[in-house]
Amino acid sequence: MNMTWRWYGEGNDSITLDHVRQIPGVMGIVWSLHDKVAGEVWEMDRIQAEADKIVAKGFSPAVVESVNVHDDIKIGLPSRDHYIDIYIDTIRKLAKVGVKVICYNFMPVFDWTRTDLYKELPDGSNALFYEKAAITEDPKEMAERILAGAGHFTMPGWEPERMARLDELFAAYAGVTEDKLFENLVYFLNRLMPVCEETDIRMAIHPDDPAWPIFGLPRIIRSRETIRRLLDTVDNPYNGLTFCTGSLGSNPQNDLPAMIREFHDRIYFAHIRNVKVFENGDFIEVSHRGCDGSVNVPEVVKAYHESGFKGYVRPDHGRHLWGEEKTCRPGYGLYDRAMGIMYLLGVWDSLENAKGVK
Ligand code: DNO
Repeated sequence: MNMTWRWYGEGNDSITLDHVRQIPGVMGIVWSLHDKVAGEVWEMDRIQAEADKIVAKGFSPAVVESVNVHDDIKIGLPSRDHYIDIYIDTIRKLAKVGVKVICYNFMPVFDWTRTDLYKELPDGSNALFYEKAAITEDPKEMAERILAGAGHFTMPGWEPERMARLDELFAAYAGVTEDKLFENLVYFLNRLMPVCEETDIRMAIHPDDPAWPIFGLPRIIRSRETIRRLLDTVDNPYNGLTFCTGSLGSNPQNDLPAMIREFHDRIYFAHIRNVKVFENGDFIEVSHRGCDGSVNVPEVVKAYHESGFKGYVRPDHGRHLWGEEKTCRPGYGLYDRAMGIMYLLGVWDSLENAKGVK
């Protein structure tokens, strides 16, 4: 299992690469230039410096999450070609430092969305929570409430600068239906594919989180059918998936092990985590242990194992433990994700042992 770790250092200062070195089995660091907004040029010297830092500690820099996609590309404005040119320039530069997979998303306005960043669990830890009814709120009020409780951290896509432009963003997406958004994604990928082939970099789209439309905005990567449609429409091995069990698992209709068996050869990056989905559709992020939530994590790992999966994996989100929410980004603490890695590797290793592999 090619285990990786996301988010250390700047922007998540309490976790260093030296911490990550002490978690068994981690081979790569999933990185980004986190200060870059969508559509900005990535300078080669900064890319090189970031990759060098990772390699110096013995990790691979092969996965970048994310190179964010500019809204003009998602909306399909004439200016999209300019932003796609910048994206292509970034792909070419990333190839020079050994990047193999780029994780990105095509969600309008927001990235993943939760209504509470620090909801207390019965054991006294806290975690990201989504309350279905709260999403009927005015998004601006919700953003204010979240930002007020977020300290200096928030969710990606919910930064104060972006929230200040919320009216403008909603207006820009007004005519963008699900089909239109899908067409715009296909246009984007068709322009990228020749460059991906040339540079050997695979595009791995992250599913919509939660896996349904929110605030009246379309969301198009959320189920077996929507994923099938994308893979068939741009039927190129360089167009693939970040398969996130937490995002897709927010909808219990998604049969995750079956989807992994179906899509395994187009999954380049696996985000494995658990969520507990309540009867009213609310959900909370819980430990990786299968019986703690609604995602049967051992079955998920088994589906990867049976498929001979060789892609990259990360434990994705975790709960905030032992007071670490004061110093880490929501969902990106050290302890629960480190335990999650051990759980995932435990399941994987026992499956390998059963095959007679030590
Ligand atoms: C959440 C992450 C997402 C992901 C983007 C990809 O923790 O998995 O924010 O990075 O959706 O662009």
